[in-house]
Amino acid sequence: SQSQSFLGVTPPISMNASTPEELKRTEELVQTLRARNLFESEEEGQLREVVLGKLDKMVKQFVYQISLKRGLPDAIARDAGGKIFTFGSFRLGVHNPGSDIDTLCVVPRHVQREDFFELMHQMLLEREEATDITPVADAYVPVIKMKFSGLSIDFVFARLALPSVPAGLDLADNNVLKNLDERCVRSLNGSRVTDEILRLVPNVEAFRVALRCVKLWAKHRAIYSNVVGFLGGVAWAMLVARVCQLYPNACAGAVLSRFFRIMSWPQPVLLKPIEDGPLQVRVWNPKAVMTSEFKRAAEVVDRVMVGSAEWGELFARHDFFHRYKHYLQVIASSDSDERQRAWEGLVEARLRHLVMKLELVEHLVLAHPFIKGFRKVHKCASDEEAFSVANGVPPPAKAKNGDTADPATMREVYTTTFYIGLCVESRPAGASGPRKLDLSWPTFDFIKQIQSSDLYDEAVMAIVIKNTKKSQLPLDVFEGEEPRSRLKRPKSSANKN
Ligand code: 3AT
Ligand code: MN
Ligand code: MN
Repeated sequence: SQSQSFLGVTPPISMNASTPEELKRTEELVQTLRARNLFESEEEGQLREVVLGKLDKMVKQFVYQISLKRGLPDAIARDAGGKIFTFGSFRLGVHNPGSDIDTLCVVPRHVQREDFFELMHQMLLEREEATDITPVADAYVPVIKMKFSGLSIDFVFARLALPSVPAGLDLADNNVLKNLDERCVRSLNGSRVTDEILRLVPNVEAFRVALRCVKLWAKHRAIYSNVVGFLGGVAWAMLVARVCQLYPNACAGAVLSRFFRIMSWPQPVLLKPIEDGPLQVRVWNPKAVMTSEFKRAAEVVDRVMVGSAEWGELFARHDFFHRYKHYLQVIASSDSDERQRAWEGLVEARLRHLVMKLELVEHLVLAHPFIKGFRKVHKCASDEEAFSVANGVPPPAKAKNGDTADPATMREVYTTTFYIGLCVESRPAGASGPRKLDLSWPTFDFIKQIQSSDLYDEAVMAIVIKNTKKSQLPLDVFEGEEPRSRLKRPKSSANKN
């Protein structure tokens, strides 16, 4: 019935209000987040509003221009409207200083996607506030990425099947999705989902603080990612929202202690029973890694709630690059910044295929991908040097006396390195010699698959997979770690001189 008095698919577990103790812990949590600079300044907040106002005006201008171009009379062209919506972390109210503004441009039916990538692109080029304008027209969700007054913007586009887009248009109405291009539906959905989450949460303020905390925790524990099979921003928001529904009167601290406990259950959130597939295949199962993180977090938050631990302990940095003896390095390289963005994106999006293939390898217990790649630009003086860096080998030491490189042959090589931690079965008692892993098939197969993409250009791009020992990891993966843990590194790869 429409008259149910709770939000969500079941009634709440508890209607209890928070205890003074829980309120105190929540207060401490907000302080901790503040001390970590997670909230933007008032000036930055105002700048975001100004920028959104300007973009909205530009969208209306853009629709007007195109309407005239399509031969509509001036009065109708003026009424054609056009409007922006926001989604992502900014819309949810959980963005950090420097977060982008995910912005959706909504236009009436006579304005085409091509117009957005032509006229709107052109209009942006003419604005002095807009810099680093990068249209990505052929993406899954086509987007113009840019900075506007220094703020990062992801500008996406949706064309509705309506003659005009009035100021009061509501995207929640399911009718807006009718007769739309797939890409428009995907672009609209970002906004519709975030709005719906906010509507379904009983106490938005508690939700926001709890979600900020969960996002920070997931990032520090290296389980926050859209790409490699963990959870991204939207998924985390939905899970936190569900727990908020179950405890509608709980403050953020109380929501969090329930959240981590519920998520540690064997099957925390199911929409339907899990089916047995027709084939007995193993799949990359981030659940193993996630479950242990939820358990750890639940245990820490239990102690925080009784005052015997600080919130900071929850956000302790992951130990991914200390945890395994062996790591695979997947190195994507190319010759320009622009090309590298597309090339690394392709490799990143396919990485879990490699992980799935690896998990079929005999004696390999776990292949655990890291959540992001590491980008580097190398200035190379020769083909040999360029070849070295593309293969993950440090280039030979430079000549000592000044810069003897010939500027004519100098060039840049861009590399992005992804890591997969490998956990190998221990040898049976009494056996000797190292376990031999044969990774040649999965790595060969993955490289072949990547190279079959239209994007691949043999002349300027390369992909290499290398097996690396923990002791040989480059220093950039330890960035942001306490110097103390870096001291554990062997001498050979510690800072030179
Ligand atoms: P930040 O504060 O910006 O880091 P966020 O949650 O806003 O956090 P994004 O800006 O990356 O994160 O993403 C906002 C939304 O854009 C989330 C999702 O609806 C959509 N989105 C992001 N990445 C992808 C992707 N690879 N494919 C499809 N949609 C995506
Ligand atoms: Mn965002
Ligand atoms: Mn974004």
